[in-house]
Amino acid sequence: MSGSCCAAGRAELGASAGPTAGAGGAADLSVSAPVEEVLARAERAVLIEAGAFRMGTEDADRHRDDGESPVRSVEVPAFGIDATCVTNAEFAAFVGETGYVTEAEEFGWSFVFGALLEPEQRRASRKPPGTPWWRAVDGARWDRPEGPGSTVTERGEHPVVQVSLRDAEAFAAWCGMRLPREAEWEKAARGGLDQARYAWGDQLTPGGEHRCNIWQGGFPVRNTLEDGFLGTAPVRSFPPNGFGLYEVAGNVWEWCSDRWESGQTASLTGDVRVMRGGSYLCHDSYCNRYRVAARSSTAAEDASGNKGFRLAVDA
Ligand SMILES: [Ca+2]
Ligand SMILES: [Ca+2]
Repeated sequence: MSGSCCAAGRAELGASAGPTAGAGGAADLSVSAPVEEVLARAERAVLIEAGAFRMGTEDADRHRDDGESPVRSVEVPAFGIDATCVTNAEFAAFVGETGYVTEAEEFGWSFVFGALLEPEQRRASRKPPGTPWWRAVDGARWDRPEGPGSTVTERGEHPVVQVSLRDAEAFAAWCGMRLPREAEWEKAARGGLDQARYAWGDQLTPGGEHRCNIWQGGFPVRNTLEDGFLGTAPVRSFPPNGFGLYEVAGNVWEWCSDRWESGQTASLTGDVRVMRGGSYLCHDSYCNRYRVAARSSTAAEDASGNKGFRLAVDA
């Protein structure tokens, strides 16, 4: 299958996919953050000092095809990185100011996790063959993340989703930032810990406390919601890591600028990029990619409801 558990691919659905009724229409800018504040985002970036760190893992349960190993020392020049992912409120400011149209809007549809849809909508939408928990939903886009009828009105502080690589890069260019390189992302996500399993240490729920938004229960049917969230959580819902970064693990996958070169890509075609951190769909038994060394890949045009981004800036 070309989609991993984490992401479905547009290519998998072939030419039958296309815009239909329900797509299009003016963007919902009601949640917009003040433009000047968003444009000054680079000034609030967390500075990560220059220096080497140990990247990757030899964990027994690493995903070998993902290229998590070997552990190697990587020298990273100083850089700044966002404490949180870009939110709907911030993306609304960008769209309001520039009139930017996302790639999902151009395609007329995007990927939504089936359990977030009304039963009727779920039945009416196509599923990618390899990843049947995803649905291709006409009209799903950043401000209607589950398609027509959905809204971000109550989700201004949630990470923006349904954004492709191009969309993330356009936002970055607008505010004078860039996507992080993968090594930068991992160094920042480790929060100063050397070879810990998670961004906060080695225990998934230290003292019984949930530290990230992933899936509890049996994937993909039953979510016991022990961490409080089925879909996305607002940014800053969980404690930050040692560098002050929030939700590097879980919540939404985060685009990196690097091209994916590991073994898993045989059936992915075109411009395939690295994404890091895992999402609200990651599950212990199925996709433990909320470990800090875990990686995944996605085609540049494949937006979905569990993919967002945080930005970096040269120091
Ligand atoms: Ca959850
Ligand atoms: Ca994340």
